[in-house]
Amino acid sequence: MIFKNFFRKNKRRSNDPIYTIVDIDAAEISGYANGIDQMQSGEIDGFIIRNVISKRELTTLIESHDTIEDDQKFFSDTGMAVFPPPFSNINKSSPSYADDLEKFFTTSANRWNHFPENFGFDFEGRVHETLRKIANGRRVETPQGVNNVGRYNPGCFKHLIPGKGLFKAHCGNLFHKEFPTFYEHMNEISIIENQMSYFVMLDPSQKGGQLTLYDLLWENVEIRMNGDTVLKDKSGKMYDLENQKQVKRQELAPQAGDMIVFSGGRIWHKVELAEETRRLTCGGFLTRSRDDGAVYTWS
Ligand SMILES: O=C(O)CCC(=O)C(=O)O
Ligand SMILES: [Fe+2]
Repeated sequence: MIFKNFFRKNKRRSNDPIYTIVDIDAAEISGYANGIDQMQSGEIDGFIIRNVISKRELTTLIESHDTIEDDQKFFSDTGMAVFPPPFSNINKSSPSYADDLEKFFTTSANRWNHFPENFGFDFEGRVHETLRKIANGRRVETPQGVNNVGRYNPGCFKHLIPGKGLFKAHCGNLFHKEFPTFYEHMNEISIIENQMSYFVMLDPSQKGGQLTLYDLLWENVEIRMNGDTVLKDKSGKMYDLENQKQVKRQELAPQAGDMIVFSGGRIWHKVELAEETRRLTCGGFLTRSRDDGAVYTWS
């Protein structure tokens, strides 16, 4: 009896995947019409949708991206250049806050309305078209900004600089406390708890840059300790993310043109150091509108 329980508890073998990630070609995705609902209920944890953007389209998009001047980008202290600069950059205590906010949303609307002609590829259109197939009849759109001014960026380019660039361990729900102003409005218009993440791999690093999903969920673990490599759960137990024996993990390595959609709100994850060549992605977050008639893309 004891043995039976022991084996049942340890049913998962050490090299079985931790999460259910559906790996499927873009042409087959319609078979998962309620994929977003399945992700929200925890039935599946994400998708890797292959060949969402063709090689030719990628070449055009990347060439356009590479003409963006550095002074248009935000540079993080983790070796990442972000375009357009994120909302969280706006200083709430500045006297021009209201104007800055309005400008952020009008600039963003303008940018994305003209993106297809300026970049030679309709990134937002392709992302929405793809997500619509797993949205169970919901609309997929980028929401209007605060006071219905302009709109959000549906996503942003994230360029990890080789030898320096990575994303520290995080999960989407963690940001709700770190950027309360940003999330106040998102929370009014949508359900931010267990928000989802999406991104399209444009240019993978030749070495490193994998997406690592840790076997740790926001339900149990909400605290990231100083140094960002140790997490603390609700009972006070510490998890050293660098200790592979202590914290199981699953790695995803999308190829150029593949799109990842996953439960980034609740699953702790990181992007490993881009070691040899740059890693370029474009993406953002997903939430369901308050009336549940739409899925929102934003960043
Ligand atoms: O690789 C990216 O662009 C983003 C990875 C990530 O942290 C996310 O999608 O939530
Ligand atoms: Fe993330």
